[in-house]
Amino acid sequence: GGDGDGSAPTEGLLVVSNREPYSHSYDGDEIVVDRPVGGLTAGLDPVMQRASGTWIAWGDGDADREVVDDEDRIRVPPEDPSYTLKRIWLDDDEIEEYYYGYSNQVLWPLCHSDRGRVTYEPRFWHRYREVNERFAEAASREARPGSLVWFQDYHFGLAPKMVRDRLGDDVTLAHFWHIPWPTWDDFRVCPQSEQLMDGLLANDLLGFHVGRFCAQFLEGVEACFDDAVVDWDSGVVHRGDSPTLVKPFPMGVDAERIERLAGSEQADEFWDSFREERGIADDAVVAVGVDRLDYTKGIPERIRAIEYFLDEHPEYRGEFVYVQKASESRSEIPAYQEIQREVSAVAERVNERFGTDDWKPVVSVTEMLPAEALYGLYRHADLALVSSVRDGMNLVAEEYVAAQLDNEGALVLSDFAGVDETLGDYAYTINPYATEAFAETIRRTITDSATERRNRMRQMRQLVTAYDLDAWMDDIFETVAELRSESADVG
Ligand code: GDG
Repeated sequence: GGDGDGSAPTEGLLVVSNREPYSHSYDGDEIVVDRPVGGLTAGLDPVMQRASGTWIAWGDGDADREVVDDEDRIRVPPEDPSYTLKRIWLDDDEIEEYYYGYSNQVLWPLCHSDRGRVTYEPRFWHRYREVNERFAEAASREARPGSLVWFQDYHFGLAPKMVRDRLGDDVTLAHFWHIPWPTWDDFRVCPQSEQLMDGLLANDLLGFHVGRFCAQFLEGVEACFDDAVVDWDSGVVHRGDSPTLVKPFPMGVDAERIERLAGSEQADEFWDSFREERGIADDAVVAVGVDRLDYTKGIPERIRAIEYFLDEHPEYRGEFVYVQKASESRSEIPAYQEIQREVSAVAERVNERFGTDDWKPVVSVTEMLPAEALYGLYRHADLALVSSVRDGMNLVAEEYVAAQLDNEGALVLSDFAGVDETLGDYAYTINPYATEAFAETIRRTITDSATERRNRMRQMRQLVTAYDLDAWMDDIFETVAELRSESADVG
């Protein structure tokens, strides 16, 4: 992996994301700080510290307003203040219409090619534009000539254009879109498809996880804009003054940290007491699934495959346990309440059909686990089930692989997750809807030779440790640096 600062801008890095890296909340009368726990937020934090940059994000901690200065800024991390966190306040209407509305009931389902779950209201769109405007204004005020502004995700489809209109070519704009980009036939369902693509084309660099999403974006651009020219060899869109490079960057995880924590004493302790509490036998075959409870993750499909497996192979009754770590998410949205009910119902049905006094096939964990516990669960599970019906990448698949310290364990992986493009050659791949084949694949992970499983896992671990989170960031920053030197040559 990279060292994380190979090409990172040494100064003037600005990150714009919905989630903030540090939040403040009340613990009684006392104010406590919540820190970045993992993933991109944790990975970017050291980069920001070195770059002494500025991070612009929604301040949603209940004590966030108490600790900022007149300009809604605070220096972080608290023990060694080295960069600026600029907080944007969202009121209840903004949260409902921009966040739960346009972002999560229009863009999220559309980008996951799920038109049936789109709920569109004109007020959602107006608020999305307003909130993008507020973030863009803040970013423009914080930026300096030469700054790199790095936008994260689908909450900010319009902000790049708004910053460009204010600052022109004085700044470099990059964007990473963490969820899929659908075919044009799906995306044109969006009433504002054109405005959104126009907003994104203000970026110098637009990244998706995999080539397929880039191609689908470029096809949409060709279909939507008469004045756009796509250079398919390089992935560059020419339209108006400044070109946009559209490029895949399959996101990695902090493999070193995962390995360290998966091998920790706390990880083992968690696993031992968990197994005892939940009555999981020593020699049980344990499968694990870890998800936000989201309709894109294919959780009911997964449990139905387990049901079919236990139906077809009664010899595994009493032997096979599926641990489902699924935490509620976006519960204000009806489609999420529905998937929560569906998942509980199908899990209950399987437990009622097959469960006995001393064996429960589906064990549910709903609370968020500390990292050591989560990685302990990964490490001790014999297989992981990732069955997304659509997924930008799916970091759980990579984390599970990183935690297999002895190269044991098998990854069952959906063809429809972005991570299939990096791990698909060595994982046990499935179509989540193909219940019979999914069930047979579960069985194959158990009956295949240990050598076969280990060979597959070894290959995957190599991939996951080589292209880790730091390497991913290096890759993006290097690409930005190249773009900058090219445009300096031209100008
Ligand atoms: C979006 C895209 C893309 C889960 N439970 C616990 C916990 N987690 C952590 C996992 C993992 C993360 O949450 C989930 O990441 P995913 O990638 O699986 O999925 P999304 O949340 O949908 O993320 C996705 C990603 O963005 C990055 O671009 O891969 O496709 O949808 O890191 O470990 N962490 C802890 N306790 C838990 O109980 N500590």
